[in-house]
Amino acid sequence: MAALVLLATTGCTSNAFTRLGMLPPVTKQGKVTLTLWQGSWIAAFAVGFTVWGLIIWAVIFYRKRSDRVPLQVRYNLPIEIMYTIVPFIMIGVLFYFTARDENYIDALPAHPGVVVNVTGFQWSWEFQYPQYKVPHSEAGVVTSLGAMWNGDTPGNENQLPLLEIPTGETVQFNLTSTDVVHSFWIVPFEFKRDVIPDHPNHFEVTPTQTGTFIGRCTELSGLYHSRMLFTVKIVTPAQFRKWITAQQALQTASGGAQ
Ligand SMILES: [Cu+2]
Repeated sequence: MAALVLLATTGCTSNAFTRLGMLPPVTKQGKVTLTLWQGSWIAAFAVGFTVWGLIIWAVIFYRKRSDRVPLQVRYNLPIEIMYTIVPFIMIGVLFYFTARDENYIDALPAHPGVVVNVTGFQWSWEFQYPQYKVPHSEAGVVTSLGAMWNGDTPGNENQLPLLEIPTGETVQFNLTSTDVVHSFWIVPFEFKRDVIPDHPNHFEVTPTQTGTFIGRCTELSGLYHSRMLFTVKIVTPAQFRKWITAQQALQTASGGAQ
């Protein structure tokens, strides 16, 4: 068990094996989720090895050796109390860490650095940046609208809706849907949240790494649900401000999102 714990705790973010199926996290919140996931596995392995050890011990040392009936024991109160209390303690520990991390991940900042209003619809996404105005346009703010993924159209992957956000700043997402329930998922955020009509949902992340990723809808929302892809670009704050200023100028000149 010591060898396994050593193996599982060395190089926690760099080793695909120790992430147990998750991608490397790109937000502060994602790192917390990954640590909770790893801790849960270590706890499960500890329980597993204890149980397997006891089974193997009983199999080896209490084999049938003669026809003599083994010593009969029953109603061992201390053992039965232990059977009852130990699972409660284990559940309590898992509950404590889950509740603590969930409260952290669900916390909303009083003054987010960047606000993004996300609208899910059949079958694509629209992203609006209400802090960045575009006078005389329909939306009045910087809007990012793309095309639904379509593998038959060459170059279509460059036309997906673009979500651009900066590193090191709190980014708040406000999620709404115009039709059915969708779900907003960026895999390396280690996080998904439902996008429900008439029920705004919110969450916040602080990106820690730059990179380009694919976002997805993860709630079956109709015929082209699987095509609800979008591009996520995490850039430096300077690059973000440059991009948003360029979008403001472009959208002001053309009267709205392209
Ligand atoms: Cu959807």
